Amino acid sequence: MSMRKKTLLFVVPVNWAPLWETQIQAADPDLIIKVQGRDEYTPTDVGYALSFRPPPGLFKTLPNLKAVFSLGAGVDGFLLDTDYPRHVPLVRFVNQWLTMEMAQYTVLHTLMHHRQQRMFDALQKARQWRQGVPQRKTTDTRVGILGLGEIGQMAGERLRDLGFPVAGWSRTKKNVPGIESFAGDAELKAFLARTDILTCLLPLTPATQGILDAEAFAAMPVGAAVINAARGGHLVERDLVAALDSNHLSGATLDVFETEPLPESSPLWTHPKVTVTPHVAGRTDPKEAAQFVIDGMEKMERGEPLENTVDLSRGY
Ligand code: NDP
Ligand code: OXD
Repeated sequence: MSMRKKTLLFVVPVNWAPLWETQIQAADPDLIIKVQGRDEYTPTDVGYALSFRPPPGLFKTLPNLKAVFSLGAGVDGFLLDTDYPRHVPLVRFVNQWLTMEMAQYTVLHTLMHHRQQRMFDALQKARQWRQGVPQRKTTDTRVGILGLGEIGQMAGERLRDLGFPVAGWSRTKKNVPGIESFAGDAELKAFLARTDILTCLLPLTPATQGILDAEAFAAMPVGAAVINAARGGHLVERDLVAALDSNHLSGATLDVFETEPLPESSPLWTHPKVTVTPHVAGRTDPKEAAQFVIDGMEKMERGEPLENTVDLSRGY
């Protein structure tokens, strides 16, 4: 009996393709892989697609599409496609190593703010040996996580285990041991008011766009610090700069930006209270991603339910 081969369309910048292609082809030598923009393909042949920020309108041209896989945990890039065929499941990349790296990033930069590391870096440059700098106690440094999902929960648990009082904000109430739960718009201000070091780990949706704005910063205690490892669209950059310059906020760490790569002209590059990293908080490992796609396609072919499908109406 002849089995029809599956065709997977890669919708990524052409120069990214070989990295993923090699791993996926190795995991399934029979799979036909086509790279959009590089290879010719017949739209009716395409059963599956893999992407991160697809060009709007592309998926509706693929009439036999069975599932779309996101190379990232965040799927905001797909939601920009108002023509996305809503009957086709969109599966996001949920992976223990990616989650772990995101938790590491959150812990690293929370500690950088808590232990005032940037100040010690400056003292080192000036060859100054200064002891006796006031240091707030860990148990008095209230950490807050916006978004208590896969990543937010692990980050919160790790910080809790280091002795910080941790709270999380989500849409629905959570019951995570040792983490105070705030939920919904009505509890956002109270959550911000008790947060000295905040990390944003929310998905970017219409409800969370611009959530890190002047109003949010004003609700936080004087001297608070902000870490954004989610998406640039959560942050109103000029409001952040104003809150830092007025000394209401003491510092910020940003991994994601409204425009990426961050333009050379951005004041964030040189702001003395800002740490910039180039969207590297958590990386999608090609081997893990290959297995994720192969497993998803096999499940689909067997008629089994897919895990981590996105609720398109909710946006995450
Ligand atoms: P999840 O979907 O697992 O978690 C999302 C959390 O946000 C949930 O707790 C959810 O609440 C909460 N939430 C969503 N909308 C709202 C809202 N309107 N109000 C309050 N809470 C809300 O996502 P992940 O943890 O897997 O990923 C989070 C984000 O991290 C991704 O969307 C991505 O943008 C970003 N990311 C960034 C990376 C980087 O390298 N910088 C790498 C990986 C991810 P509830 O549980 O109640 O539904
Ligand atoms: C992701 C990302 O969403 O890399 O996984 O930003």
